[in-house]
Order: sequence, then C-alpha cells, then structure tokens
Amino acid sequence: MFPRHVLRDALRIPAAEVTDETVYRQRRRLLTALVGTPALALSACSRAEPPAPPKVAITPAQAKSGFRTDEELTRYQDVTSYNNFYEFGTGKNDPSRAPRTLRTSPWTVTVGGECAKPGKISLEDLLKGLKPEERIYRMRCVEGWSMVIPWLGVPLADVLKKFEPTSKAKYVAFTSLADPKQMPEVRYRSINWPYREGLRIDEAMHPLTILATGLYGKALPQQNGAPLRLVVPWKYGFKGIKSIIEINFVETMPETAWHDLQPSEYGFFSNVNPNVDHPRWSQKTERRIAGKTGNLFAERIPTRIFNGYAPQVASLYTGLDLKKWF
Ligand SMILES: Nc1nc2c(c(=O)[nH]1)N[C@H]1C(S)=C(S)[C@@H](COP(=O)(O)O)O[C@H]1N2
Ligand SMILES: [Mo]
Repeated sequence: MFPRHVLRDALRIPAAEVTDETVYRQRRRLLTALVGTPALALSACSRAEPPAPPKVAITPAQAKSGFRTDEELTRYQDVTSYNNFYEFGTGKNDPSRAPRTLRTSPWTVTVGGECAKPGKISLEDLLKGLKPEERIYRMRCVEGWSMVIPWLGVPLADVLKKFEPTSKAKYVAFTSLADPKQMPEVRYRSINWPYREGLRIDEAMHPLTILATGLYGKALPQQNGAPLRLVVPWKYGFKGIKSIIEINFVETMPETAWHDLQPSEYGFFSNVNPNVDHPRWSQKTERRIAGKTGNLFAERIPTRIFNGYAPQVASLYTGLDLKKWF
C-alpha cells in the first residue's frame, strides 16, 4: 500500500501538463494502491533471473559498422526541445522550457558494488584519458517517435573498466540525481524517484553503449541529461538515463524506474522489437522526427528489431525468449 502522501502527490499532478499516457499510468497506480491488483502485484514480485548470456565476441569492425548512419539527422532544435525528462516536467516541451536550475559543475559520480576500486569521483576524473567520439545513432522512444542524433560520448566499457568489476558484477545499475531544488518535478510522484536504470554487464560493455557528454559537438543541454547520460541505441529511449550520479555493479537484476511504476508494461531489457507490442499500443512503426520539417506528423516508418542494430547486438540474446524477457 502506498503511503498517503504518495497518493496525494500523485493526484496533485496538474492535468494540463500531463500526457494521456501519464494520466493513465497515474490512474493505474492509484488503483493498484487502493484496491491492489493481484496480477500486477504478482509480476512486481517475480524477479526471476533470465538465462545467462552467451559468451560472444563482437569484432571491432562489426561494432564500428554501427557507429554511424547516413540517415537524415534530427535538427538540433528538435533534439533539444522534444524531450522526456520527468524531473523537469511530464510534457515533451517542459524540459527545454524549464529554468536552468541544474548545477552540472562540480559533478560527482559514486561508483560502487562488485568492483575492486569503488569510489566517489569527479566527472573530470571519471572521463580522464578518454576522448569523446561522435556517434550518430538512431534513437527510438517507447512512445513511438524516433530521432537520429549525433552524440558525443565515451564507450561505457572504458569507464567501467577503471573500477575493475569482479566476476560477481552481472549487471550495472544507474541512478539519476533527484534534487527537488534543482529539479522541480521531483516534488511530485510521477515516478518513484530517483530515476533508475540498468543493463546486463555484457550490454554495458558492448562497444555501441556510450556515456554521452554532448550532442551536435556541444556539451549536453540540461534537457538532454547534462552533464552525463547513458545512450544505448538498440533499446527504447527510457533506458538512456540522464544526469547520472551513481553507478553500481550488482549481482542480480536491478529495479528500474519504469518497471517499478508499471511492471506489466516495461521490462528490464526493453530492446526495440516490432514483434512485441506495448500492452496498450503497437511497436511496429515509428514516427521519424528528422530533416528540415522535423514535424510530428511525419509518415510512419517500420521499426526494425534491435532498432536496426541486430548485426551488432543480436548475438547477445541467443537463447533468450524476447517475448518473455521484453
Ligand atoms: N533521469 C531521467 N532520464 C531519462 C528520462 C527521465 O524522465 N529522467 N526519460 C527517458 C526517456 S522516456 C527518453 S525517451 C529519453 C529521452 O532522451 P532525450 O530527451 O535526450 O531525447 O530519456 C530517458 N532518460
Ligand atoms: Mo521514452
């Protein structure tokens, strides 16, 4: 059962600023809290572990073929004004319109768990010796739109290796800042703050996975997750956790913000998959926001399995039932 203040906070979300989806989520959440839904409660509790991943080596050439795409880029103005960053509001335009209250310098990241060298480290030291590279990635949001974004970032693997993960590090858990003084929406319970995400260790170490520090050759704007966010191009956008302050190596599958909110709708893996519908909508097509028009009424194009990155990542999931482990 949710504490009373959670219900009150949930009800207080201004309707005008909330998408249908958010309203729906809140209602479901309240219903679950008030009457309890056995099916949801059950799936929330079942934390069975998926089969161990196959040991696969991705050749550098294979990986590199995914680092760029010739597809038309999404304009800077669209990448930076149509966002999901609930800490700054639940509307797509809220994060870009929010006052610049996030203090990104100094920025400290705490790294811990199953590793030989845990510690609290400044962003500068975290990135020391690593040169941000440009990666042009297709990005696909679970809500059905997609973008092509030139990120600046470093391979996550290079950062993680500095902390010497042990053999018990089967997953990596990430946590965002959740400071109501810097992030106005954190006062409301649209999400169980802090925002949390996770990857299996092989996904985290995959060469396509980056920690982004910029886009279009410039530092990340606040609304895109300054100063440091995750980018995993074969997964739905919500895996790309923003404004990261904590990284933990863990032995069991970590809880994630969206799974916590609605386990029947958001799985841990969240690989882009046109063959697995979201319970309330199809995932077969996407609206590509790109080019000069960048408009929201663009024609829908077919969504590809693993967002088109199957040559690079499909082997990570050999033997995994993608319908079960969505
Ligand atoms: N901390 C945090 N990270 C987040 C979110 C959020 O609300 N809070 N939204 C996620 C979702 S749903 C998407 S689609 C992407 C959007 O990233 P973009 O705004 O840079 O395109 O950020 C993800 N990372
Ligand atoms: Mo998303």
